Amino acid sequence: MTDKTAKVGILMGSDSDIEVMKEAAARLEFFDVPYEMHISSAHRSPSRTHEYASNARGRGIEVLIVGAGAAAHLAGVVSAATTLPVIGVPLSGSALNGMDALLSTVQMPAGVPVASMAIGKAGAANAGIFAAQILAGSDARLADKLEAFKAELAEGVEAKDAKLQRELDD
Ligand code: RP5
Repeated sequence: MTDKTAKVGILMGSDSDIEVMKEAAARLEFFDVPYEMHISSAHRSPSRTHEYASNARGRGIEVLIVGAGAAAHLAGVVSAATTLPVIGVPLSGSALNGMDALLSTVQMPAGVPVASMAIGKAGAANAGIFAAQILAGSDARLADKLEAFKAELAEGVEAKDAKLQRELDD
């Protein structure tokens, strides 16, 4: 899926990553941030991955979200080929349950940054929110939506506590 107005590019190493990476897309949709989603691998399709990363800024993309599992080199390879901010999402999929991807994603050498999120769905969701936060630096309407989202988070916890107190009083 390529959206000509996309500001965020979501990239993942395999179709087996789609279900988790949809969490990032859902958050971008919630904040009305246009995005595109592609599969490209650091190891299986290195030329296409390099081409995508090196052309992204020129096409109007402002932030890249990159998910991969196992020997997750995708976010690092993408960061090596672009000056855009890259948010890495380590995915669970091998016998090591994502710890391999977490270390591969987070342990970047100085000079080639990847902002690493948590393993799996929470990480993918936070990647979408974090991308929106980066874009909100120059978008006051988006910043307002993020404020409202924070207020909703707090209201959700307060509602849960009120329910707990009612149950304890019974
Ligand atoms: C990584 O290896 C992918 O990002 C995926 O998470 C994992 C397994 O890929 P498949 O063998 O399912 O294609 O490169």
